[in-house]
Amino acid sequence: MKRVLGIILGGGAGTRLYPLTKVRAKPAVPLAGKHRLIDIPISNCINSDVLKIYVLTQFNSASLNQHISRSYAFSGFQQGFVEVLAAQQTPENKQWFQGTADAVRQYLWLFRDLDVDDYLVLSGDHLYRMDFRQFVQHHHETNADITLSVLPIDEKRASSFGLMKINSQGRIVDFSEKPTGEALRHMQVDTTTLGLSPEEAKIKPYIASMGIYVFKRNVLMELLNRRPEYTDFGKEIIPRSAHLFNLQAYLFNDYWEDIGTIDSFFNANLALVKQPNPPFSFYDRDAPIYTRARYLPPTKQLACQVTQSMISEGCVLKDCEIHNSVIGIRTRIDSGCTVRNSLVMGADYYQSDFERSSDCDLNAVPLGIGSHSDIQNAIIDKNARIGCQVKILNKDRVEEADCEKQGFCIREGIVTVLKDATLPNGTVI
Ligand code: ADQ
Ligand code: ADP
Repeated sequence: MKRVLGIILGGGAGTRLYPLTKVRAKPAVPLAGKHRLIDIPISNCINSDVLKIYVLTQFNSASLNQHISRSYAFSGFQQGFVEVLAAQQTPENKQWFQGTADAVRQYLWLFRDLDVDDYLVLSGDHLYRMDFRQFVQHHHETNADITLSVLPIDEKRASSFGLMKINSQGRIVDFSEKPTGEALRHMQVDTTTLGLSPEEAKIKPYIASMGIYVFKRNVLMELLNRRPEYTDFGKEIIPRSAHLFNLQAYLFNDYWEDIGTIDSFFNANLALVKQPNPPFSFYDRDAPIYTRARYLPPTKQLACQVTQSMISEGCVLKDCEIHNSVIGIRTRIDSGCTVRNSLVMGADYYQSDFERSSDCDLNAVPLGIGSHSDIQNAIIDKNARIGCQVKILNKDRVEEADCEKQGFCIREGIVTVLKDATLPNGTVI
């Protein structure tokens, strides 16, 4: 694995995760209370002995650089690194990344200089745990030029993916990016050949690309250099390579979720608290998910009723109820609050008057959630200040709303309170 370079596609404009990407790059979006999205692919790389890692991002954000430089430092003996490469203007190139393949192309001059055999191209917005050693081994055993990690998928979700047909040797013979209508039906296959039972194959009659690739060094160089008009892996590079190169499918039949939209991101976070068997768990001694060690004190709970929830470190939770929720680092929740089915991201810093007795009569709303507030089905981004007796219930079931001036947005029915926003006492959403 020393001869594999990890390249993580950290995100384009980040519109689908907006407003979480309003003030930060997508890889820096907080996940599961104390992690960030980028911790997933980086941890998978480290646990698979891929220690040379670049993260390509359209926006250079202070929080991403800080997070990566403080979290991932290798010892001098390991020859490893994790570095962020942001789109930049150069005399030759005046534009931002035009797509996933273009992002890699713009830094090819850097990747070329590294003495590696294969490039492992990963996405920054997936939740999964994968041993890339097996993936790369499969790539070598089949003498593939490009190997795609794939999984069987149902009809409902199929048209959001790149779909393929494979022959009996696992070679990809046809690839279609996000087909619909007749083109979608054309991509239906018998997935029992992948080892699915006839019942499972009936439910999942498509083979989807996970957007995770291993490229042979020369093949990636050739494709990107000779075809400057190809700007995207899924739209151009992969479909047009199927007839020219040996493209192989590597079956990954485990939990994997694209969490690049507000709805999927929210549901994947809440799924972590499911009992008894959450679909994804951060508890795995052999393949931990790393993040920054922050040395926070344990959480204090005064008189709380908590069910099916994850509470991160450094919180102070008074006399409140928390159900089916993920509570992030340094969160402060005051007396009489209810938080249900929600993701509260926490705060980047403590306030000095942290453990005051009551804050309802203060002029400025403090960090955290003020007393007697009721929060349901919401995402509360970092450093939000929610006053007393605030109700976030979305009673009218509004699907989409842009109320950024008031400090929140509604996306796919989920209320998202913006980072650093203030909701005054008595606000009702
Ligand atoms: P999508 O996820 O829709 O489909 P895309 O939007 O190109 O593809 O994103 C792939 C990854 O690259 C994401 O992590 C994204 O954030 C990142 N990315 C996008 N534009 C970028 C840019 N300009 N610079 C840096 N990073 C960028 C892809 C494949 C499908 C496959 C699905 C699986 O194209 O074939 O089925 O992934 O989710
Ligand atoms: P995390 O613990 O989520 O990784 P950090 O502790 O790195 O977050 O802080 C995130 C950001 O918050 C940093 O840019 C940091 O400078 C900023 N920050 C820290 N303390 C304060 C403060 N008192 N006021 C405003 N921003 C702060």
